[in-house]
Amino acid sequence: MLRLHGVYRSRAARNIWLLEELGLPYDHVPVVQRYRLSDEQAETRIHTQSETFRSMSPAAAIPVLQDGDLILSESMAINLHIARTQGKDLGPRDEREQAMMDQWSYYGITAIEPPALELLYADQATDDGRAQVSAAAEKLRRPLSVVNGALAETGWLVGGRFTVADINMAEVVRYAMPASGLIEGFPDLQHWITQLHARPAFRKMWQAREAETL
Ligand SMILES: N[C@@H](CCC(=O)N[C@@H](CS)C(=O)NCC(=O)O)C(=O)O
Repeated sequence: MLRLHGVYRSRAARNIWLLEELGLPYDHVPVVQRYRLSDEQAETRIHTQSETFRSMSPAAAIPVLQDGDLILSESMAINLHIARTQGKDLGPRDEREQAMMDQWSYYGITAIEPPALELLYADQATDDGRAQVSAAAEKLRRPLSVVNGALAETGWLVGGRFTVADINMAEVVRYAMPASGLIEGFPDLQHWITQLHARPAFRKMWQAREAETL
């Protein structure tokens, strides 16, 4: 059975969303980021610096997927692997679709995720934080307009249907949602993410994430 390591409040969320969409059985091991634990808590929890976890993840980062004897890190690579091997309609139907799913996943993780994370983590109560938010929002306008343009044709990124490419992109776009008015400037993108967040598998993942205590 697949085994996924990583708490909901991490990039493991994108893997859990896909696994839930596919209805695949999996073991979930809630490895938590070390920096979120006190020294006392770190004694009793498996975390990203635990010896056992580090033997699977040289980068000491969640998520990690075990699929038989394959141990895989990098959340996008994990989703692309699951989609390619067990993804049904959410996975690629041919080489061309595979290439397009790779393209959008890499675009999301390189052009969108870094400034979107700046938005998510900036302390908007300080002048520096507000300046950081407006610089990150500026950096995001171009890549968001690229994704908006791609969605305008069929409403989806690849193959005219909902696929792993939409999950991978939506999970990085989600980080930019706290910036007021930003997503609203891209109507196709906004419609797409609203639809995605209404999906039962996303909602199931989100409720578990909200209920997670650490
Ligand atoms: N590019 C990696 C990033 C992995 C990553 O940075 N994970 C964070 C949690 S979302 C982490 O484990 N941080 C560990 C730590 O800082 O202790 C991926 O997409 O999987």
